[in-house]
Amino acid sequence: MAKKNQSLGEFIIENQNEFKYSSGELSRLINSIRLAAKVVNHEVNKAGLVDILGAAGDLNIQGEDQQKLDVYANEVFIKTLTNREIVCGIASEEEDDYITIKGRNEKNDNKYVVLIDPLDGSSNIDVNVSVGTIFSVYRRVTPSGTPVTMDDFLQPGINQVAAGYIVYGTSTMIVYTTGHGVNGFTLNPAIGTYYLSHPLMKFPETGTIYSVNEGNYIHFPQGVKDYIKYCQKEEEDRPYTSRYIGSLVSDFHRNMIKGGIYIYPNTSKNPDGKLRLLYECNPMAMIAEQAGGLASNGFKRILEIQPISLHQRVPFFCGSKKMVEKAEEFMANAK
Ligand code: AHM
Ligand code: MG
Repeated sequence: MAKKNQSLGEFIIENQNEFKYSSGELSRLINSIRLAAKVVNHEVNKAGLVDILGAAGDLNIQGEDQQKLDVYANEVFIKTLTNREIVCGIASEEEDDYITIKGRNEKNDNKYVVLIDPLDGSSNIDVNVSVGTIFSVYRRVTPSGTPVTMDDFLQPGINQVAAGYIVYGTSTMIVYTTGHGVNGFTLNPAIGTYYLSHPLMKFPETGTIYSVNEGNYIHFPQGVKDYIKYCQKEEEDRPYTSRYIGSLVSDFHRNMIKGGIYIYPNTSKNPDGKLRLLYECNPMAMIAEQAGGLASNGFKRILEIQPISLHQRVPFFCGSKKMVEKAEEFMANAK
């Protein structure tokens, strides 16, 4: 049972039996993420103070400028998970290829792979706007004792055994699920402990917030244009409020608490959308569904999409159930 004010450490131990393959391994994995998140949080918090800002000069595989803190966060999460020998493989939005981890005595016998976006929304750091980390955990599908292969990473989101995010906001929070609801823990920075502050989080069934980069309106598919016009119409509880931070974790987090929909559609510029199926959409989709919300590519459930490549992008419609259903209706009618 989730008890408010319980520390994350206590919560992990108390709830590890809920997990059907319980072996303590997943708990240790979540623990490692908790630890790495503290280290990254410390660095993100002093981003305005130290000379760590600015592009590192490298471009990541998507051809975008990589900020120094992206590189840092990527290293911290990979090192923490590697050194603790908990996972058999990691794929990161910041790495071109997946990383194989042989584990204890080079036996390749760890069960889980982690997919991670170490610092999402990092273009917001320079302007002191919240950023986040998104993670996703799967059981490997290839036999234990052999090195991981691409098949272990290219699993549909429905196979996720855990997913979560960290929001480095006005306070730092870890929100995660192992398939038994979504719980949110807030960091008390004075003592470095996360406490359960948001037990069993739920998306309101409907809401009045829509989050989309309307600057791209002209490039949106007709269904999204029609849905936006619907949101703006003076009728019933509309017009809705438009709120867009440009940091997926923060936009999602607000919408989960207040009720809303986040949309990053395909556009004429980005025909597959912008967000990555494996590092961003699948974990957020699992959390959304666990919290009673929905996640779709406009036509079908995100979690059922069979991935074909590590850095695959996908249109993303996510949030309160009724709002996502309504947006899907507009997409279907505009087809
Ligand atoms: P990133 O992984 O390069 O940080 O990009 C993902 C981010 C999301 O957090 C955010 O919702 C979106 O990109 C914003 O994109 P845009 O500036 O095109 O609206
Ligand atoms: Mg990202």
